[in-house]
Amino acid sequence: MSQFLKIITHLKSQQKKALAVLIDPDQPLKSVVSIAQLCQKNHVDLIFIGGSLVTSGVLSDAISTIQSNCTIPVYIFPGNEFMIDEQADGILFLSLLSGRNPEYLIGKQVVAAPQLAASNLEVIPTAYLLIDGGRETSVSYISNTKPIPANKPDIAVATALAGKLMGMQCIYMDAGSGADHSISETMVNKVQNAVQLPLIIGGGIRSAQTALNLYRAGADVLVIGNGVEESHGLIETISKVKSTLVVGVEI
Ligand code: 1GP
Repeated sequence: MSQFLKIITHLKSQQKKALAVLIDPDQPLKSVVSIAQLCQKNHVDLIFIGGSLVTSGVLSDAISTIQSNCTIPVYIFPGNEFMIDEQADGILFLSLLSGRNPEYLIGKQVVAAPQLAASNLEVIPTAYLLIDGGRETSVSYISNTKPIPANKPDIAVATALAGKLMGMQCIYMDAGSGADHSISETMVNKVQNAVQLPLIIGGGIRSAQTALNLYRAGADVLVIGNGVEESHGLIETISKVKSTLVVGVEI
């Protein structure tokens, strides 16, 4: 089992949850340093690096900067086949199962596969589902795919189940960076109950209450990105929610 899945399943066995911070490598390194240090201070479990549009070619510098400032494992969240860097601990091998664009279902994966197979990176087969978060997101625009409607949890369940049957090892449901609203608790709950794979939820999470609701609904990992860039304090806020939350116990 990959280290990534070990971290999540270990926390799960203790009825604990995980927090991942998504770092955009395009931002100034000074900002990457302060986010990495805050992640370390607040016991963040995972760092994701990447996004659908990374323009400046600084992935490598950003990863080494993160690793010089914290000991948290770093996983690439790739937007395309060029975002591979062996310094990372691993990479989410995403297939955009909510979309119907073959390039993002299998095309880019084929191009990346030989390099990944020859690398030491942990490769985590991940069913990636884009869910409508109230506005068009970069993922939707760049991938030229439509998100699953927010009020159609049954479509999300069927899509996640298809991913499980194909052998995917975790599900990432994303409302997209900067979404107006996060994925609904109903959808998270239905997918968790039906699929029972590690469930990563991201997009539009900006408050303790939203985080608490999503963890309680069944999210195993929450991802925060934009909200951290707006206010670095969000890392501490959601870390506190995570550390005080024990499944089934009211706080
Ligand atoms: C986006 O899930 C991540 O792919 C994080 O979303 O930037 O809205 O927090 P935000």
